[in-house]
Amino acid sequence: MGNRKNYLPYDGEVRYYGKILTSAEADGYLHKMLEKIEWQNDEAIIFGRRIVTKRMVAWYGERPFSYTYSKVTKSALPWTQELLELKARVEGATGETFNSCLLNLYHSGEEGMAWHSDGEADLKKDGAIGSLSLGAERKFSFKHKKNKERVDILLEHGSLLVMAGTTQTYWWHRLPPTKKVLDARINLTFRTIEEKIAEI
Ligand code: MD6
Ligand code: FE
Repeated sequence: MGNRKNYLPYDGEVRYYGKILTSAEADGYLHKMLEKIEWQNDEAIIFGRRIVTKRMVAWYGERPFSYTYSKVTKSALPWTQELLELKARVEGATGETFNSCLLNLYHSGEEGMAWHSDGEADLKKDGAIGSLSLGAERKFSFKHKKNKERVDILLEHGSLLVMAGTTQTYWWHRLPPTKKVLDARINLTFRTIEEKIAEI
């Protein structure tokens, strides 16, 4: 992974692998995921208010990990056949391993995801996150937390992006909404959750 171009100028690593699935494979997985994933509307607590997003989410993993983001805790569902196949493809391309996956479904360009970084307590510190995109092509943006420098990448159907190193410490990322995109997009972020066992 280290020999691919780093899209960030400093303070992190973002490698874009382009399309790792054929367009027929990507079409097939998009349709299976739309049907078979247990999609739920996302909830978050923002400035003390509970909001429900149009964007849908799902959380899968090798154990029923609980995962907290935006102050809401969820429990992972067991891997499906398709998720195991895609996990193997992402692991093969990157040489990394993952034990869980957070999925997002954007019904059209009107849905996006606001600026955030993925630094939750149970996420492996500075561990790689493998992000597979299916469906509509969307712009993805990074912004440096201190100097506000911006970097944009276009995420294609069947493509893989990897974030690693100190990216989550120094950069925010978002999926900006756009009126130009009418079709759905699914994003799968493969992650490593570390369950911290209390010392006795
Ligand atoms: C998305 N992705 O692509 C949202 N986070 O729809 C993310 O927020 C993301 O792509 C961490 C690592 C990779 C990602
Ligand atoms: Fe993220």
